[in-house]
Amino acid sequence: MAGGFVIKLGGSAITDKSKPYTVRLSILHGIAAEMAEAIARGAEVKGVVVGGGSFGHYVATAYSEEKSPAGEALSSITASMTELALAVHDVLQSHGINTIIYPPHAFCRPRDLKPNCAWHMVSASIELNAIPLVYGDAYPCRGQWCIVSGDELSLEMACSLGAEYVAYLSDVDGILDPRGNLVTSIELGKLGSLKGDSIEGGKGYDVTGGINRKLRVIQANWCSRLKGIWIINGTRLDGRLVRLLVEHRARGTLIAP
Ligand code: IP8
Repeated sequence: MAGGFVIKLGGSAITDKSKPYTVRLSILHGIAAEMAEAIARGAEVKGVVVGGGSFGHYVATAYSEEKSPAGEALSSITASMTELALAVHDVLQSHGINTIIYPPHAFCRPRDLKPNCAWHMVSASIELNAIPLVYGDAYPCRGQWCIVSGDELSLEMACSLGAEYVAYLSDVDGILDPRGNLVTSIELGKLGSLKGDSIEGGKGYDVTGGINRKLRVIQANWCSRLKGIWIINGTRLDGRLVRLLVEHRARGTLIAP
């Protein structure tokens, strides 16, 4: 069935990037409460995606700076993200939202910016009202380890599971122009002109950061059934996530064809 949202919980919103392995629990509970209210009011959440933050990005950055065996890096990065995914799962479930965790390294074979996941394995859980949860992950590639970002997973998940919108929850209000003003909407075709603008407020280590990569991800994974990508602030929840999921409007940036 078409409709609904895939929600990406950005690592800069749900973790404290100044402290390794730290979940911002009060923010995560706030997001979960708004998601639960929106679902009770009829919103459809087709999937949840978790970004790396002070788990995956921290560990991946540490391993890219030192010469450790690839197997050790892969083992540690995937474990850190499993831990974060489980923390998110637990908070969501405490608000009555049942997610089921699908580890991307086990069912995706990324090629460049396309995650190439076996989404047909995921759809059966939706029929049971268990919402699939995936996360930015590491996987073996070319005799080394590589990263698949939650950015590309969100788009491919939405396209494959029939969601019309992707919502990126960041720690800023949306795309900000070079003077710091919010860009409320932007046409997909004009994304290339945004080079000086920024999406991520959270500075510091980030192995998949940068607006240029995000723009290439959107262009590589866009599909015709998508109506838009919203970027909103997941740390300032004042009902804006409920409004977005139920009424399809919010303070933030809408990227649409
Ligand atoms: O924060 C990155 O996911 P993202 C995941 O969605 C890792 O780009 C393991 C760094």
